[in-house]
Amino acid sequence: MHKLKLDYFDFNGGRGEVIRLIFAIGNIPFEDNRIPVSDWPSVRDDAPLRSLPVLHIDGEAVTQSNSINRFAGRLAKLYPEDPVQALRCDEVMDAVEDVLTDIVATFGMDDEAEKKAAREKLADGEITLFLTFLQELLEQRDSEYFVENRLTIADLRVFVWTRSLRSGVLDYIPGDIVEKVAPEIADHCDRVAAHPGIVAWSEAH
Ligand SMILES: N[C@@H](CCC(=O)N[C@@H](CS)C(=O)NCC(=O)O)C(=O)O
Repeated sequence: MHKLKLDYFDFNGGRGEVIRLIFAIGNIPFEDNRIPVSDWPSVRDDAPLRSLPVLHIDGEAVTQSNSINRFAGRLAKLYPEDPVQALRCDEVMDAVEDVLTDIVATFGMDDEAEKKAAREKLADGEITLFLTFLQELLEQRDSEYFVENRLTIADLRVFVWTRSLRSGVLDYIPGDIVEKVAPEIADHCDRVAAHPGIVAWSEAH
């Protein structure tokens, strides 16, 4: 068994949280190295690409959350072996990465009016488009999960994003946008949240 250490910010969300959940559900031991956001400027230069998450495998650093998700998913048996199903899984994860990147771009906006306009545009545009797309995938597959009719890393990636949207933590993005735009994705979020591995992890953190 490899020695695994995950560096990510000290909050229960974002790109690194998906990796934590995959390891937790798969009972894969790892060191959960949580970096306080206030410490980030002083340790940023230690990260190979000046960003997190970083997974250390036997001391060697690896970047890129979706690549790490796939690695963790293979260990945890939460990633399909069939190439087509794996592609479907990747499609969902990369879609979330796209929309998340655009949301995160608004975090650094100091001008409140600019941030409001950018987020309202995202809510009406890209976020609505992506939520609708994800809901259509579930409908087309007549399934409660995105791939192979079972929980995979694609579900965990969507879950962490939609849980964050529904928390209402983002100003100018309505906290009920998921329910309004894609009620089946809201149901999916509740379903994944009820998974025993996630319940146990959430209670512990
Ligand atoms: N493509 C990278 C993006 C990594 C990324 O942008 N991480 C954010 C946090 S989720 C970060 O480290 N932000 C701090 C910074 O850029 O200084 C991945 O998927 O891992």
